[in-house]
Amino acid sequence: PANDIDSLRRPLIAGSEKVQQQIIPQLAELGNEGLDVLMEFLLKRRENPANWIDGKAYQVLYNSDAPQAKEFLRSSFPEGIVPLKSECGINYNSLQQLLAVQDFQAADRVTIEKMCELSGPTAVQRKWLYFTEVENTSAVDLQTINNLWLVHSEGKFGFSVQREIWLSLGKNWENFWPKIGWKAGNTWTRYPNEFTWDLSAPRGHLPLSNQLRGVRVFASLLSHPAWSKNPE
Ligand code: UYC
Repeated sequence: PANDIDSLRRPLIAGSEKVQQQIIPQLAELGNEGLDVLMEFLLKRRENPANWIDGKAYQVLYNSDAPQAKEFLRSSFPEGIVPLKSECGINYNSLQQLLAVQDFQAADRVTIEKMCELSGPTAVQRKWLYFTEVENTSAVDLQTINNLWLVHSEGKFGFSVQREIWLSLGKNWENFWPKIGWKAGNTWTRYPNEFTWDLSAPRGHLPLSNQLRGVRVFASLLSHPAWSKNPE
């Protein structure tokens, strides 16, 4: 195993994302020594913003029973690898934890709840948003939610991914829905069972945004200045 470890450590640190993606599960198979390499990797990269490769490494440690992994995360990354910044005093820990275990369906629900919390008590009670509320939502908080989704989905899910696809289609909703798996022909995908709650989903499939009351709220979200400003 020492040999295996050495032959994996170098490409983990210096390899392309594709190589890194393949190596992380191999290290996970190698027991404590593999976990040590993943811990070293996360520490080395921690001054840079986390990307989905960090997310993969973190998830292996988070889902491991090994005491050393638990202790490492408790002391070095108690709130995960995405800074849980909020301008509104909102706690994103539950969202972080659900995404770390890849429970995308529960994470989607929490995302809807947090978006309502961001708009205040009347939106929480109503359980859905007005587009005017979305326009006034904190960019910092939206970026936190989005970064959590990106980092824990191999960069597949998140509002910024949906925005990029939407813009690439000239904001054409009828082309956008099938592209992200929300509609097939004339049929809306039905909530919740027809949606795909894992990484086999199309890019941009999650998080969901109910279209029952029209596209205006989602259009506001995808047009929010949070996505064109640099992260603070
Ligand atoms: N639902 O169909 N959706 C709900 C989606 C539509 C409907 C929730 C997404 C079309 C009803 C979420 C799509 C439609 C409820 C989503 C989708 C429809 C409901 C839970 C594809 C009928 C019960 C959160 C665009 C043709 C709630 C919430 C209610 C719930 C998401 C029906 C996340 C992405 C037009 C009847 N749907 N939704 O918002 O308000 O309740 O009655 O988009």
